[in-house]
Amino acid sequence: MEENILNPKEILNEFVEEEEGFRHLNNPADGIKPITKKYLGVPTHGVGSGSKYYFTDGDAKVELIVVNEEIMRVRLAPHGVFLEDFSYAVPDLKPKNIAVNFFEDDKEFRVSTAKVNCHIRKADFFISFSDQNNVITSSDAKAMHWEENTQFGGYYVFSTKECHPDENFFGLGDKPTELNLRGKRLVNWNTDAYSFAWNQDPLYRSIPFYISVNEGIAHGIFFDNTFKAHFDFGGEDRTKTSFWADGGEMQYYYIHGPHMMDVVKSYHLLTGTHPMPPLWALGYHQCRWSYYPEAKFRAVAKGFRENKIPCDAIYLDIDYMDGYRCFTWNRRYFPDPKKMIADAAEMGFKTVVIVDPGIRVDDNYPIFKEGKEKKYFCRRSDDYFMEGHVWPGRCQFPDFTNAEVREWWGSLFDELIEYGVAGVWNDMNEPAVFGSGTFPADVRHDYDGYRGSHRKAHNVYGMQMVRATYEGMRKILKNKRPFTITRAGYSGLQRYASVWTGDNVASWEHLRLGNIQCQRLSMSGIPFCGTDIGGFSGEPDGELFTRWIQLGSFSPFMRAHSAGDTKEREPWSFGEPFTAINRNFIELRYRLLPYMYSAFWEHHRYGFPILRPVVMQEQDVLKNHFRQDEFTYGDKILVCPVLEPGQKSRKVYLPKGKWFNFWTNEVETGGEEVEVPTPLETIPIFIKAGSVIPEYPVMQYVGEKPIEEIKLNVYYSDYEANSFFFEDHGESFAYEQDIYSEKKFVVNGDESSLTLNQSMEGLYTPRYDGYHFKVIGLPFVPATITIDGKDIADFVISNEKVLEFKYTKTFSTLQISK
Ligand code: MIG
Repeated sequence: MEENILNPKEILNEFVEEEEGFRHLNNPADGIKPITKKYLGVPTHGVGSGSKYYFTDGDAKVELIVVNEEIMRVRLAPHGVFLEDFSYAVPDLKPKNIAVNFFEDDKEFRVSTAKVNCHIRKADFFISFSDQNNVITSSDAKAMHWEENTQFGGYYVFSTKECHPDENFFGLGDKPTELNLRGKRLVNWNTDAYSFAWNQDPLYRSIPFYISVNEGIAHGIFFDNTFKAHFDFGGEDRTKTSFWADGGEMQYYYIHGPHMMDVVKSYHLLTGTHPMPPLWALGYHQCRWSYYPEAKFRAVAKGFRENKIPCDAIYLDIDYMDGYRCFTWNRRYFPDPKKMIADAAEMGFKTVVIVDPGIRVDDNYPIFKEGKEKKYFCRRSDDYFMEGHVWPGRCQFPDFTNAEVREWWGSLFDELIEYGVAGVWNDMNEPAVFGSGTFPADVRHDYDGYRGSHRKAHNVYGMQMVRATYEGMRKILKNKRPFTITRAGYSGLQRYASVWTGDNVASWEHLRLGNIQCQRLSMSGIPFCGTDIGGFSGEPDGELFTRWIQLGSFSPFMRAHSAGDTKEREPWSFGEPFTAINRNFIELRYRLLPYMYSAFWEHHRYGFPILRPVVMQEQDVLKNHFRQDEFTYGDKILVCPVLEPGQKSRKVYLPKGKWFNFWTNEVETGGEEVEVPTPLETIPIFIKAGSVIPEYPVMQYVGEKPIEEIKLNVYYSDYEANSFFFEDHGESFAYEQDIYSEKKFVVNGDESSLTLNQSMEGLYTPRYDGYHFKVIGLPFVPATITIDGKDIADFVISNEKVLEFKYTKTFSTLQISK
């Protein structure tokens, strides 16, 4: 019986044989096989030394570069010829000079550092990685493979790895779905996604970097390929994780953990970190499509000061321009922009303006004329200009992948900056084109001399636009920090800009989504991120808006924005009690600015993300792989937004250790969920025991008044805990010359005493003289305070069991005892 059943493969073989036997008269080519996926064969040779190794099956070649002890890069050349090594994400790949061991036996080739081994199996060219304890962390489930692309040339390139039962996945930028990507199949192709929905894919950014956590060990894969790319995390087949692209090279970095934090830091080592933003950029920003004419802009500015709601920036959306032509002004709406901006600056507001990549085809428009003369606009394969409709009408588009074009674009900001513009918002740079969505595939790009069609340049176009904006502004502003924001981007965009999550919706679902997206962006190498607070389209009610302000107060980038057809949307637009609560939270953000700024420094200098989901604190707890509401800002403040209307209380998971309820100073023990009341006035906020949280006085804007003293909120702990406090001028690049101050606080306590040590480094001296200490949670009644051997007699114990006193900022050891 059984022998009579042909399996499908045999049927296929019979069919193929027949096909091959058929000979067409005028096409006598013999032996050309149909295009199929090809897999690496058996590796016959392996050579290499230092940081570079090569393996071949006789035709295809695999390159392995040892970047450092934790990072190795794998590349595949299907017929032995690698593309020239160039990446917009990794500007400077410099392998570290370290000891690398190359080993061969009859089973495998092996390249090892002190932390990672890469195994190339001789039987089938499967590549796997293991750690120093020989635990396999990642292994091929199929040999790397490819399929020829006859239409465009090159190959579709594929990698398929094993996916384990409890393995979970994080990262990939702005995907609007659960934080944990297990079971999902996702695409990277920058897309203008107005009013996007839960699970819609792709959105605006392409970040081909993910983190896997399996049995408590994390590793990362950074698939540095700019073509349309796909990821499948056990979606199609529960036992396999795959990533593939429509062109370019199979080229990925294996990034060893073992902690997720190590992976993120190593990813930043490759792709860079965000420069220190100007301090004002951490304040509250107010945006709308659009504030015009000038009278409206002024009224909004006045509204903030009258309502005593802090705000640092007001945005001008596309209507400030003349017919949406970049670098022009609509003089009917804004007769004297320089004066308007100066007046706003006088009141403490920075003005941020939008630019779009579409340049109106108009010979009377100098920007178009110059771009045309100098051949700066993108062209189709047959040399026609790439033309498409966007806001200004018929447009052409600068090729931002050309260094000369970037230089030119950057220089165009001189007038805006002379007018006093402090920040530039880069929109529509997926690039978005009305009707067709984006450019056709045949558009050509310079790609910094490496050339490519839009298939290759699409995902980096927006990043190169904002790079041009950032670098140009940086030149014009000399030593002042530019502020830029972009919608589209690719890995590495964090070197040039902050991001917002695009055109979201005024709904509770989008509040939830925005919270996840910001955490995901943060762990995907994009620290300076935020959502349109309130939702771009649709109408939030007062409650939703307030809940969004509360979450937004803990988004690295805090901006309210709304579409043009919606009702007024300023923090006072909903009346009481909303206005007072919104004010309170925006004030809280301003009080926490020195803490938040310090978290940016930890990011910039050390590669830490700013927002950290709880899975990053306790990756070994499987349940945490599915938590996506609570996160920490830096590592001291845990926040859990309220994501449902009318919610009176909610569960919050606290990682192990002791936590202080920010509102009541009550102590909770972590490692489990606690139920926390959530009246409209508050959201759950907890401070880790042992933290020292520096605090500014409430200001209406950064720099409103000289800081006379810093409040130091010291939270008791019975174990040693470190905190960092970073300060500098807040607006120049002097920190690159070590003009900053980095303070380290060490807190330790027992049943009858608490000590606090301070150490300092750096060349910056802040202007204020003293600290106002607020010591919270002492388990004893304090009787003596000594600072550097001196007794402090002047202290008060307020009724919430908070001990308060003052001292100069230069202390080194403080002791409180009973
Ligand atoms: O086609 O400039 O996402 O924030 O207000 C819409 C107008 C263009 C899309 C941006 C949005 C902005 C709007 N822009």
